[in-house]
Amino acid sequence: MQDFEIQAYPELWRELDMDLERFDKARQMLGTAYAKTFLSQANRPQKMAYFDKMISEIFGGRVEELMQAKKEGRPVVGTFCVYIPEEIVVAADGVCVGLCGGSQGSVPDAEKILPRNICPMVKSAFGFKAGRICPYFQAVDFVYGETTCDAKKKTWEILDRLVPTYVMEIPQMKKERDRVLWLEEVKDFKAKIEEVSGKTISSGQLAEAIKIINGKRLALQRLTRLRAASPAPISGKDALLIEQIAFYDEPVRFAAKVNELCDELDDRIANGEGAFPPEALRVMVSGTPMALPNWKIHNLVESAGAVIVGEESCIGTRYFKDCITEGSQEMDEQLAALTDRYMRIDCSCFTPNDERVTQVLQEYKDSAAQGILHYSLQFCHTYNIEEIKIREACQREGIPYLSIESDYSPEDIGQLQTRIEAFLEQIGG
Ligand code: BJ8
Repeated sequence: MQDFEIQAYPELWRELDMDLERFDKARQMLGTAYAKTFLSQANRPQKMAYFDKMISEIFGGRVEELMQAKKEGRPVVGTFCVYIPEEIVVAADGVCVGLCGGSQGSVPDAEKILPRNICPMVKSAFGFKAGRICPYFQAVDFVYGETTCDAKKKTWEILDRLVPTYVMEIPQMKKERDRVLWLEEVKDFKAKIEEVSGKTISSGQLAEAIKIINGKRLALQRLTRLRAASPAPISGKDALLIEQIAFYDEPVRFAAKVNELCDELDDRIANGEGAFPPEALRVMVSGTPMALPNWKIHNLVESAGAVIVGEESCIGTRYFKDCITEGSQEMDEQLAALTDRYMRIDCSCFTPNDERVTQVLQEYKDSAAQGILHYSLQFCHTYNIEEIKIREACQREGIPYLSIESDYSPEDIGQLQTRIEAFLEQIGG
């Protein structure tokens, strides 16, 4: 296994008032887990080197960039949901970062305050702030939450005691009046970003920001399309990692690096080179987001010899499948186009949400998968219940299907491994 270290920045962490001793242990553990999970893979594309570097600098280099932005008076906004319109933050010359929430390490910090029987993602994210063990949480000027699910919307009230937390009201249905509500929320969000940045966003700036974020989404769409090739030119683990990094990297640089990687994947496909042999079974994952560093399911599936070829998830296609219509230089039209694009996100917090079932089936076909693994975090009622409709659709279509509900602890690994192996046997016939 290659040597790998997540770089330490003690001065910076001190400046950010972090719990240095605990955080340094977490840094070392993450480095070891990363090397074991990612660097041990055979046939990795060479252009993954950039994303490895992003991880080695996750607690330093990128944080320094955020601190520099703050020094220049640019707002740094933390988010937890793909509903928060990052175009508006970018238009104000600010930085938008998706905050971490995928680690068991921060859950005990949260459980000292929050109930135990809520979603691990919410607990993990809250615990990072409560324990002062995430430099991004320490660096952001404020956090933007949303009312997607009960666990999140009530946690924001408590999180606000630790870091200023604003909340956008996300509608729960998709009627015309819900769209009107969401447009008003988008306008309020813009007003808040203008207030904290002290700058009025012009339509020219918003047009440019829309183009930048569309560029990131287009690069990720391209990567997704390439994964449909056989043999798959990149592992699911590496693709998931890139989708996770999409939430905290600088968007223009990130899009360029994803496109460079895609150029290499084009060559690999032309030469018949894959990350896995052509006979590897192909699985698509659908369900709740897998926030950094949640690699549990991908690791289990790919360790069993199959390859994951798509993520129908917010850390996945739900984040980038739709772009905002470009071309308008008129603020009201731009905000309407932005609202329409965000209203297309098919999160299970909406009712009804049948477009997600259609989307899952479409992605299954597009990715040339041979089975669907539905993944739901424990205590996520909306995804756990919507799973019924996904399962029924798979039964109707004759698609091999496995549903997993899990958290971040390693306790169920053995049991999951057995179920995944049985599922792969079923697909393989
Ligand atoms: S748009 S999926 S990112 S809300 S898993 S915290 S729903 S209890 S993450 Fe999500 Fe936005 Fe929807 Fe996407 Fe609650 Fe469920 Fe936990 Fe969840």
